[in-house]
Amino acid sequence: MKRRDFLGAMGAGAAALVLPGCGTTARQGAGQAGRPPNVVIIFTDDQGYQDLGCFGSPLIRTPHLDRMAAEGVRFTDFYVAASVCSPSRAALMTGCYPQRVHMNVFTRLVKGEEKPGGGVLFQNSPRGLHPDEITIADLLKGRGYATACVGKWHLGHLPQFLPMRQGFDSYFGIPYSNDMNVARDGKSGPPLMRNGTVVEHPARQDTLTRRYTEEAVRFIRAQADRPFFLYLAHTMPHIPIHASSTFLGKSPRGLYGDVIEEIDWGVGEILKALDETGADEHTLVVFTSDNGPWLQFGARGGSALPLRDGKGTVFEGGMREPCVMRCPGRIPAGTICREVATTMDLLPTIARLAGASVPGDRVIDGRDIWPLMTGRPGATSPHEAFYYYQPAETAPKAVRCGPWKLFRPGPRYETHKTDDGKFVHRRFDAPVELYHLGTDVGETRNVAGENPEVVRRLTGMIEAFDKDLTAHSRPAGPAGDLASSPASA
Ligand SMILES: [Ca+2]
Repeated sequence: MKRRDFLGAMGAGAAALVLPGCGTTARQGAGQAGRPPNVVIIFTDDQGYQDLGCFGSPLIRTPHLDRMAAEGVRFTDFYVAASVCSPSRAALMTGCYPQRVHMNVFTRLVKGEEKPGGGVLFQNSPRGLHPDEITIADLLKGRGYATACVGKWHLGHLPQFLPMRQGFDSYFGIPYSNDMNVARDGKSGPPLMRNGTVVEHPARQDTLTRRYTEEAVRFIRAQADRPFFLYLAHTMPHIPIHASSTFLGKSPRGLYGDVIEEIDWGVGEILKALDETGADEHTLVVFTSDNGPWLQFGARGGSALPLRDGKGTVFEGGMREPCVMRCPGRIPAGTICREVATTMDLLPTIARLAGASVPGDRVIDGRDIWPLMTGRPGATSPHEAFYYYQPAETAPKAVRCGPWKLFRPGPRYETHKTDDGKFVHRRFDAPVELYHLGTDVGETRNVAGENPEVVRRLTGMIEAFDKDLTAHSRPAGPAGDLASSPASA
């Protein structure tokens, strides 16, 4: 079924669907009862597992996120589907492993020729997420939601790949990473776009967190009559990190701490806007990060402790993220979920809340985790296994099944500290490794030799999943003309 037919069918069936609200209390905003809940996803860039007060940061102060956790649920075993930006975002938006939608290996145009281009999109990449993919925004727009994308997109910067072609009514942000240089008129850095137009180049990065927050708050306040979906994908704390003058020099954790504390301020502004508009108890707010910390940058990067390693690797620190969800009245306050859940699960879960159907004409890897979010007694992870993929590779490198995590033998990446104290990303040859994450969350003790049966079983799972995914994958968007975008190099 094509996207248009699918969305049309959803609209036709809408009247018959039950529309569960998020909150049900008397404080519910006027006119919000009986309509599906609003959804806010706040997605940061390269923030580490430890970089929130409620996840154990010793120095970074995040009172608003801590309040969200105190009033909602904190997930301890929440995963992204890639340890770098573009594929992780593709998974969030589509509910699929990036390999399923061919958003794992990219190309770049060099002198008119398409060449291998690594694990993320660049300003000279001619492709993006296929416009026929059905995103969370498509599903919600089909249910009458107002939809806004604010922040970093990174799923293709050509006009046919921008957020407004993926279900968003509006877009304000940078189209790819803030370290990607677009040399033009002697300037460098990413452009800031509103919808399809460049409005500032280069983007003034020290003001981005503040301006994204203001844009998000304006959008929330403008939605008196309709349910809304806000996807706020902060540019920070991806290198180069910047904070506004209000926050600069304030955190005991240095500039990186300033950056996170400004993001936390933004969370507070959003919660305040939800409260003041009466939407608070009718809104699901999700906070997480797109991948682990960029450890190569030392103090300018984050921390994933007690997890091993960070961005660009398939260790826990690369792919397990801090995650907090809040929906007063439905998500019990101050709870912790230790089951495996992923960003891919947000699409089917949000579809359920909005009374939309999960696309049935294609494989969706995510599963409905509402029972986990709401603490239903006895609820367990809907995933028998979770698969880890190394950036720019096509076959799974590792699998988690229950407490066990198995790595296939072969080349792998890690962040290595050199003798002179520098951190480098290096490739090394590793044997088969098995870790018990329940007793060894830091992946320090290889117990493969003592558990041959587990090794055999999990190896079989990787092979079977690889075969299934390869047989049921979909293409990335076709290559376009770089000259069609004002954001191209
Ligand atoms: Ca990232």
